[in-house]
Amino acid sequence: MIEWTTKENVKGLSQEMFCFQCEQTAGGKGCTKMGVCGKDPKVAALQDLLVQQAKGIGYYATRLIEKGKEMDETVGRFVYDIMFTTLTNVNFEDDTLVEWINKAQNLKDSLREELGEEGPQSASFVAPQELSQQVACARSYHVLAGRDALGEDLVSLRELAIYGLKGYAAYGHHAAVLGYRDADCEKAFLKFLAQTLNETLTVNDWVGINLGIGEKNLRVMELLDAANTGSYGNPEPTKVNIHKVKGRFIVISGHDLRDLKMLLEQTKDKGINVYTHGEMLPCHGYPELKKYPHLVGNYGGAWQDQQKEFDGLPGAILMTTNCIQKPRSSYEDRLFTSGVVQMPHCLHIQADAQGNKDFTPVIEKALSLPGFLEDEPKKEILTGFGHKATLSHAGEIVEAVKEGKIRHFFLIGGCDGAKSGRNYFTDFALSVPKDAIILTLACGKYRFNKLDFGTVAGLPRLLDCGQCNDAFSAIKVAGALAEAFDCGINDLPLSMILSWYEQKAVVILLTLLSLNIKNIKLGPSLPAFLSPNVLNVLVENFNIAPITNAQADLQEILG
Ligand code: FSO
Ligand code: SF4
Repeated sequence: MIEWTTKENVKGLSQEMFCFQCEQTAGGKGCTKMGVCGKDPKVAALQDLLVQQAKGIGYYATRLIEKGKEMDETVGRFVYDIMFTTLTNVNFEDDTLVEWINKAQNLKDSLREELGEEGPQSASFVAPQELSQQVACARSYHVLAGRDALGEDLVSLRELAIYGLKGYAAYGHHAAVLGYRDADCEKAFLKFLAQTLNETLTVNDWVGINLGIGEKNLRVMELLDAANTGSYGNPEPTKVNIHKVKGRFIVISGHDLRDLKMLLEQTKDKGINVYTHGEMLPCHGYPELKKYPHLVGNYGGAWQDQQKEFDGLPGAILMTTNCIQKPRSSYEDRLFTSGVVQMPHCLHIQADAQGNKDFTPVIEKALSLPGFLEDEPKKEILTGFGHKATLSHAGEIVEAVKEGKIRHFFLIGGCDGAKSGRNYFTDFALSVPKDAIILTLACGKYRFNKLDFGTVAGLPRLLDCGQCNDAFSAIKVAGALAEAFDCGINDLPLSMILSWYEQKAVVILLTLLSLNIKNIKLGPSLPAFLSPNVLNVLVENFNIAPITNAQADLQEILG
């Protein structure tokens, strides 16, 4: 049982910073002096204030929608972007956060004037324009604000909703970047934000809101799937080089497929190789991205290894989204950011009004560096098992299950991180019986995706469904299998072993719960923002369980 954050057990809780939105939060309770992620109290305060501005925009926009007004489509995109900006390991640049807060204030003012109503103080307050005053103002909108009046369970459920909305915003942002929008999802997002200001809601109301966020997020993930596959084709099973190739290069990290496409176009015939990093690995499966011969491979492991792997790297690096870490001085000059991600001292590539980006500074940096001086021995891994590719084998899979050749499916997916307890996921994957298939997604797979799992019933035993952004693929595969076997997802020989780190994982969890998926095993630790009573609700209704050890959990699952 986790222990909820109290003044007694969290050191420095009464001080100005408090954040417990991610899995690596200090002491498993909350970051109070400096984020383990590198977020300082100033950035933490600005992000709290920005979230509060988003709630205010949500409030006025929702009231206007209720009065029959058609919402300007810039509003939905704006709130997606500001909420995504506050996700873990995304934006550490205080000047930009100040700018976003001021823009949000302008938008809030215009919506309030149009509505002609003041609304609650938590929406109508006017944020100061200058950094130090904004930091002071943010104290009133601390993540635990209202705890004494509301109690820990309501605050826990409110923050669960906020973190779910940050993940929702990330998916909505990615789809919008490719021109895919859904007005209903954007209106629902604004309404969910507005609801977080309501201090009269009960525990049951909040449970409903959280499941509602999960349910709507399924549509947002479907939209993102349509955006990615509609723009770049359906991923195909593809072997990816993981060895270094002689020559100058750019490493591209994050999750943004459009940035990769633009970079590949702009580096054509320039004598520059492009490597994916981290969550960009599944990009090698998309026909419209894999066709570029200078997309030569995948470099390194998951996000938390970047400081070591980028140390003195003889090429340029482009971070398109999370998870960025504070760079060491040995590569700070060659690290570039784009989209909502920003880091002090690193050049940010701005998009124009159409979302096009000029990556010339990244290209020039790559050309000025020596690159890799020799080829490494060839080594490859496999990716590209999105729902289309996996379900093209649905008939064989169903037959193999009926004949007893495939006993079970394990979705071992989610985020990676630095904690030692994460070895569990490698142990688990290695202990899965030889007649079971492992589906994986997100960056947690770097723990085991270079190992050889062989084949079962003519299929690779390890099928990579893609990024965390492709969780929709795994849900679609599970849904199709349930249909083929004429049963519910919970009746399939399928178990979900999920690792979480940041807030995209939170919204994926809410989506799985909204689909009534039970018996999920979650690790490496349970979220600090879940109060004991809220956790009990999840256990009682969905039988969520923390991971224990790989052998014991496997035995329990397989009986
Ligand atoms: Fe990983 Fe980071 Fe994709 Fe997350 S790179 S941890 S769920 O932000 O985004 O899987
Ligand atoms: Fe701490 Fe995570 Fe918040 Fe960073 S995002 S301050 S590591 S809880």
